[in-house]
This record gives sequence, structure tokens and C-alpha cells, in this order.
Amino acid sequence: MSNGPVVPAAEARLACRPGPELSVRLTDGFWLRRQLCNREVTIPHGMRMLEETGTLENFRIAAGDSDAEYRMPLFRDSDLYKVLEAIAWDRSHGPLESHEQFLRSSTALIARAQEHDGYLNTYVRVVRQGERFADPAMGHELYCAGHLFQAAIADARTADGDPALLPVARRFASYLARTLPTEQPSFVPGHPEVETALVELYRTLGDRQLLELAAELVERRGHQRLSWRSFKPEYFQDDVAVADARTVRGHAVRALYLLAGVADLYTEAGDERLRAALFAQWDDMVSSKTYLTGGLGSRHADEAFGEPFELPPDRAYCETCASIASIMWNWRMLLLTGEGRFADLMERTLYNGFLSGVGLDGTSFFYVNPLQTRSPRTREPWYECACCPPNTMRLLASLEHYLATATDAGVQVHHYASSQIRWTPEGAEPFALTIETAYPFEGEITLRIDRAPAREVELALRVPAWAPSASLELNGRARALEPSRDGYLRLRRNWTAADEVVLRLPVQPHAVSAREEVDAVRGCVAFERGPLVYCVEGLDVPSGLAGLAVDPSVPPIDEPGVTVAGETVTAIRLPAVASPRASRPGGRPATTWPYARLPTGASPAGPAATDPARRTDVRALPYFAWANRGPSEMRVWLPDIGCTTSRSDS
Ligand code: FUB
Ligand code: ZN
Repeated sequence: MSNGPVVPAAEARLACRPGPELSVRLTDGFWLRRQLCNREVTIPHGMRMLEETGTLENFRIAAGDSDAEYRMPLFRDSDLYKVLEAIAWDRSHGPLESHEQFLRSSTALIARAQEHDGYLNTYVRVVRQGERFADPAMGHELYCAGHLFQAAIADARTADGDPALLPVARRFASYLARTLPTEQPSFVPGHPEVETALVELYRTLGDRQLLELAAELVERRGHQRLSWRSFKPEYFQDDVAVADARTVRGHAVRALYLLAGVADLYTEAGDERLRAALFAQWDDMVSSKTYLTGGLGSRHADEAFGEPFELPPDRAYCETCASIASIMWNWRMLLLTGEGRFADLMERTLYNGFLSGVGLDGTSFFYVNPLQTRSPRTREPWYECACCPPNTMRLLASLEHYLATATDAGVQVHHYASSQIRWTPEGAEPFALTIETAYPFEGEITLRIDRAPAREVELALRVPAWAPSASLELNGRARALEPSRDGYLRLRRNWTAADEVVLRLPVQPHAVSAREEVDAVRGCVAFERGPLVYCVEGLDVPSGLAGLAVDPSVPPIDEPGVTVAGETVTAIRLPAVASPRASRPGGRPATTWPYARLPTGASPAGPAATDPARRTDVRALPYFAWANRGPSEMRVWLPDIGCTTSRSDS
């Protein structure tokens, strides 16, 4: 039995369940390597950074153990909680004494910083001298509370013995449940996060007051009470009632954490108005506000969603936390519906917009994940506003919990990774299988049944939207099966141990174009291979990216076995025309005026496109692997040769 971050109650409205009857373990391959790097390198790095940046010291000050100066930003508590959550999830892969020691000592410190009535926030205690709920818009008290609750839940679900953080969380949650409805009737938390955490804490403790508090906090939104400087109620999702909202808007991370919480709430409590709001906002987001990488948030100003189709590749914000929050929300939508479209978006986001946020070395991060950079961009070991790095840790540490689900009929595999899956329905014989695959670089997935009950079990395998021509073999014989409308191939039978299913997903690279409304990339194409989005880095194009155009009419060729910072990836080679650039980054421009009059009757394809001497091919790498070989410019969307105009590049 294994319980991950989301364990709905038995009576919850769900199409499929992640636990507790299902357990999944990564055994090899791409995600195990990332998870091990997280365990061995990133989490220890995080523990060091929490000390170096003063986050732990803030708790010591609040506990009365130190008189150092308090370090802002005011939501720094959440950085510690996220690292503790990561340690707790990671513990289920085998506890490490150094991690356990950190968890124990931090928990004791947090407990000392907690006030007698259960309230806990170091900034309020130290800087605001105990003045609580004074700054609903920007105070982040319940944002930090939510991360504490999630860490405590992880601790409770993985501890061998009594989880020490859970009592701290319980006391704080009880305080909130008794105080907010009565003493703070108009308090609206400016940064959602506590909603999803309260629902999960209700699932953990069975205390219905926590579910009711989550519902009340969601219900309180929409009265335009939240604003701060130039941030309007829309930034805080306080412009319209949650149930009436039909578009994603405002600060992206706030909006997405809220939607994850609303999905949890609907799952447990019902309310068809919330369901309608969830689906409408998902449609709005996916149809017009999502980058090819799954990244979300196109505005640096306000870290916000933009207008529909406002998706500039170079100005993309795509905060790593927004990708994580989107994965959280989509997982809940998948549980609610069993529909593959939610797993499709999760997968796109996981492999691209999320994973680009963590360097392959495990100690460097991106907060912002653009799809084009002109000046070389380097990753940072941490950030003053450090929400993203520890957020990556908790997702990677718990990743296996997002791969599969179960229903009364059987097991659904949503994401492919070398793993072992075991389903043990109450009072019934287990069904266990082993998956082997070199996914995402190869599309062949072998599923071997290790143990089967003497009854029919359905095995459902997601066919991603990018793989329309998937094929399937059962015990060496092709099976002509069509994916169901919700995107799954379903095999229902009396299985026997050693039955073998081979699913083949075509991962040949292909070009993609954007609808014309995505005007920022008109005339450009991008490339995908399986679930991976590709990009070209300046390091691979000696003449620079400014003069590069690609020919999408010629299929790209695989270049397997390329090593980037210790990870072996399949690159692709793109047929291209590379013209020498007029200026180098940082260098003096060759001309002062960067525009030229277009000759009358000029062909849309300039001489560069047809000159065989300029024909070449360039390497493109998976987007997640960019900026791991030193500073470089980068592009996902590349001009299509057929759309390039004559340029004076002599
Ligand atoms: O406000 C806390 C975190 O800081 C947000 O989630 C991020 O977008 C950053 O603004
Ligand atoms: Zn962040």
C-alpha cells in the first residue's frame, strides 16, 4: 500500500483513484535518474541553501533562539516546508540518515516557533510582532500554512512511527478552523495554496471542519477585497466568484493552486457550479494561454496569464511553480474524469516546462522558462524568492504517485516509466506488473504481468494525443485495438503471470506550427519527438541563431546518444539554412538601422533559402536539457524557410 500527495476519501467523486490500493515504484530509466539526482544532490543542496539564506535562522529567531536580523521575503517559511515535504516523500525510497536528521531537527525548530494557540508564521511573529491576518493580499500566512500542511501530510504518509510534524499542522489547522470563520469573516488569502492543503489534511485527519474551511475560503472569493499597489483583484482571482469564473487570469501560480484546491473540493464536497468553472477554465487555458512546453504565464508583469494567444516565446514567464501547479491541477482533473487529455497536458508539462526548471546537475534552477533567449542565460543555485527550487524537489520525490491509478475494473497507466505497479483491492488478490521502457527517447513500452488474480482485470494504457498510430502486441501477437474516446487502449482479460503486452508509440520527430492567432510565432515552426519539445542552442550553430531558418518539409533525423551534463539524450538534426548573423550578442550591430525596404515583388523565400551552399543541418536538443552546457542563446520556435524573406546578410 502506498499513499501519495492525493488520497481522496472513499466516497469522493472520482473516475479513478491513485491510492491507497495502488503502489508504484520507479525501477530504472529517465525518471528514476532524475529522482535519484533529486535525492542525492538536490535535496542536500536545498538543506544547505535553507541554512545559507537564513530561512532556518528565521525560525530560530521566532523560536527565541537567535537575535539575528529577519530575512525577507515574508513567505520564506514555505521554502523549508517544501524541502521537508520532499524529504518525507523521498523517505519511501529508503530513508537517509542525513535527511531524517534534518527533518527531525527542523520539525523540533518549527514546533518551537509555533505559538501557544497553534498559530505559526515566523514573519508575523518576528516582524509584525504577532499582528495576524493584517495583510490578506500579500501576507502569505495561509500560503505558508498550506505548505506546512502538505509537508506534514507527506510526513504522516511515509513515517515509520509517529509523524512529528503532523501534530504541529493539526494544531495550526484547528486554530484556523476555529478562528477564521468567526473572528476573520472577510479574510481572503491573497495567495491560494491552503485550499488544496486543507482538503488533503481533511483526508488525512478526517476532520470535516477542515473541508468546510476550504469550502468557505473558496466561497469568499469574488468580492474584490484583494488588491495591492498595481495588483488588481483579478491578479488574486478575487474579481469574480470562483464558481462563476470562466477564464484563467491574473497571477498564474495563484490561479493554478486555487484550481487544484477547487478540484479537490469538488471531488469531496460536490457543487456542480465548481465543476463547470473548472472545465471552462481548463478549456480557456489550453486553447489560448498555454505554451508548447506546457508553460503558463506569458507576462513578467504580475507573473500573469496574458490575453488569449498572447504567447511570446522570448517574453514567456512560464514560472517553474506554475508548471508544478498545473501538473497538480491536471492530476486532479484526471482523477475526476479518467480522461487522457489531462494526462497529455501533465506529460507535456512534466517533460518540458517543468523539467527545464531544474539543471541536470541538480543544483541549478530556472525560475522563468522562456522559449527563446537572445542573451545567454545561466541557471541559479537558488533565488532570493526561492519558491521554485524546493517545489521541484517535492514533485520529483513523489513522482511515482502520478503515474497510474485504479478503478474497480483494473489499472490505468497514464505515464510510462520503468516501474513496478501493484494493485491490491481490499479483500482481493493482487494484480502486479513490471514496466520496462527507454521512454521518452524510445516509444516501446513492455508491460509484464507478474501476478494476476483469478478474475478479469482491465489494463488501460494511455495513448498520447501525439501518437495517433500506436500499436499493441499481446504475447507476441498484434492486437488491433482502437483507443477509446478518452484516449486509452483497454485490455480486459483473465491475465496470467508472464503475459506480456508491448505498446509502441511512434516517437519520430515532427514539426509543429501554431494557429495563426499565436501571432508571436507566425512564420515559425517547432519540433517535437514523443513527449519532448526540442530547441536549438547557439552553442550548436556557429553562425548564430539570428540567421537560422529551418525546412519543415524535410523530416528531421534522430541523433541518439548525445550526452548533456551526464544525461544521454536523443537529439534531432533539423534541415536548415544558416546565414551568418549581422551582429553577435553583445557586439556592435553591423548596421545602425535594423530594418530594410522589401524589394517590390520579392519572393517570400529569399536567396538564402535556395542557395545550396547555405543548406546545412543543425542539432536540436530536448528543451529540458537547454542551458546545461554553458551560456548560450536558445530558440524553440524557428523561422520556416518557406516564410523567410530576402535579407541583406553579406
Ligand atoms: O508569492 C509566492 C511565490 O513567489 C509565487 O507563487 C511566485 O509566483 C512568486 O511570486
Ligand atoms: Zn516559483
